[in-house]
Amino acid sequence: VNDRNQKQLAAVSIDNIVFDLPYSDFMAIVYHAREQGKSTLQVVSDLVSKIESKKQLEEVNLTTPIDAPEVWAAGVTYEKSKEARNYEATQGKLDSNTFYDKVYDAERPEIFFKSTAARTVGPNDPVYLRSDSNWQIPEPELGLVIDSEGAVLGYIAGNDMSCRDIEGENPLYLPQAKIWKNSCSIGPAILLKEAVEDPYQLKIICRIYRNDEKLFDGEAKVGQLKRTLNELIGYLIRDNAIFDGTVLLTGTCVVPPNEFTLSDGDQIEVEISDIGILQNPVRLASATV
Ligand code: DO4
Ligand code: MG
Repeated sequence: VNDRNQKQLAAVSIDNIVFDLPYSDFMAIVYHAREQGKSTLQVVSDLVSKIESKKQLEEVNLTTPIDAPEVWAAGVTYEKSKEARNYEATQGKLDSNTFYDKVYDAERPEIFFKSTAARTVGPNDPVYLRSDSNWQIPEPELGLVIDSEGAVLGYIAGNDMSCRDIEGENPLYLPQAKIWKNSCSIGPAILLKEAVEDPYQLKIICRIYRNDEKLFDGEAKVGQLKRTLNELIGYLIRDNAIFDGTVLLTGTCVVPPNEFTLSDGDQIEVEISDIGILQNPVRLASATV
C-alpha cells in the first residue's frame, strides 16, 4: 500500500528492499512480460536495476499481492493431514480404514473450492473464527499462482482455516468447515516461478502465539507431498474454467496437537522459505457484525 493509501505492486529483494513497480497488479506485469517475449523475472529485474529504493520491507503496509479470483485447495496430500483427519472422523481409532485413507492412495486427489476474492484476506488482516465450531486450526500451505491454462506463475503462502469438529462430524459438511468470511489468507509475496529451482525444497513453518507466548511451532518440507504439484493442477483444470491469477493451495503438512483450538486474539504465522511470513491475527467472526 503506497503513501496515498492505494494498492501498489512492488518487488522485494532477498535483503528486504522494496522497489515500487509501475503496474497495477501482478497479472499486469505477467501480461506485459508475455507481450515482450520475456519472463516476468526478467522484466522485474530490468526495472529493479533502474530504480533506487531506500524503502525497507518493515516500513510498508503489505496487502494481498494478488486479488485471486478464486482459491482452490487440495487435501490429504501429506501423511500428517491424513492422520489428523482420521483422528477427527474416528474419534481417535487410528486403525480404521476411512475415506481419508482411500483418497490419500487414490489416483484422483481431493480438490475443493476454498475462497473467492471477497472472502480472501492478506497479511495482517484478521482471519475469523466460526461461532459454531469449538475446534479450529490454521492450515499452512504452499499456494500455486496459476494462469487459465494451469501454468505456474509463482508461489505464495496460504492459510486454509479449518473447523476440525464440523469436518469430522460429516464429510458432507466440508464446505462449512472450510468456507466463511475471512477463512482464507494468502501472501505476503509471490515468489516468481523462474526464481525457484526446486519447489519441493521449500520449507513451510507454522507458529501460533497467544498473549505473546509461542504456543505451537511446526515445520515440514514440500518434498513430503504425496503427489506432484503438476498432478494437482492437472485435476484442478480438467474440464474446468480457471482464471488467470487463481491460487491452488496444495494441502497442509503441519497440524497443531489434537487438543489445540484457536482463540480470539491469537496470532498466526505461516512462513515459507524465500516467500516470507504471512501473519494474521485471529478474531471472532461474530464480533465483527
Ligand atoms: O479433507 C479435507 C481437507 C483437507 C485439507 O484441507 C488439507 O489436507 O489441507
Ligand atoms: Mg487444507
